[in-house]
Amino acid sequence: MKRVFISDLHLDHADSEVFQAFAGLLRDESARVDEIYILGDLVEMWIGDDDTSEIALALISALQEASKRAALFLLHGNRDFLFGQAFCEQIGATLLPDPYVLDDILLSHGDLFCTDDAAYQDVRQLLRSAEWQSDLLQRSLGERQQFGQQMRAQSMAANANKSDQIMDVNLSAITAAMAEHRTTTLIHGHTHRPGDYPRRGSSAFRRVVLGDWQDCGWLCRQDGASLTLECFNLSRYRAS
Ligand SMILES: [Mn+2]
Repeated sequence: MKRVFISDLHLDHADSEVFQAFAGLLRDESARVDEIYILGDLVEMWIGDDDTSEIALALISALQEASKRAALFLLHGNRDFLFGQAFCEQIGATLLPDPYVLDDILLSHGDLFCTDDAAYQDVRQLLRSAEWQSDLLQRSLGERQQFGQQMRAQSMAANANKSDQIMDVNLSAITAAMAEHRTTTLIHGHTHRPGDYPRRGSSAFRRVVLGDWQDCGWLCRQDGASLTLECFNLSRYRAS
């Protein structure tokens, strides 16, 4: 089985270098691998599946093409938790719960494990509630856009006062989840601290953290039993 895992692209413009790299990756990798997993924060902000902005339409078209050739799977991030069933059906992808068990691998966006940040977890719980989301989705696209920008500004202001440690994943929470799901490898994003971290000891596991796409792109490639984290120049997948 050949798979590619990516996350934290934070796409916000269809004509950006990162978007072009993403479209190129979908084109090239969908011909090469069986499955592509997007582990959250694909876009900087998603205001609903009824969005018809340039970035939303470009995204849908690129994903539709890819899902004709490889199976696509999506997890919600904290920026795109409003990706709904309509969007997934339109692009031909399967929406997975977070965390999700894939063979002996646990997949997560990662924010679930940032348990030291109690304030964040409270907000997360509210934003993921069906009632809150259906209230928001009844507002106009313009209102949702404005609201999303306000939330981003608030989150940036709140994070400025938090220590790096508080915003990282809690390893005890991860160790417990790995034991609960009987998995040996975790792949997540969110923290923007890419790396391939072994955890030794009685509850040993491997933790592969995908990076955010800024100066370079990040992916984790699975080919049978081999799993490798790759950092690549954004021009690698330039449109031909
Ligand atoms: Mn995130």
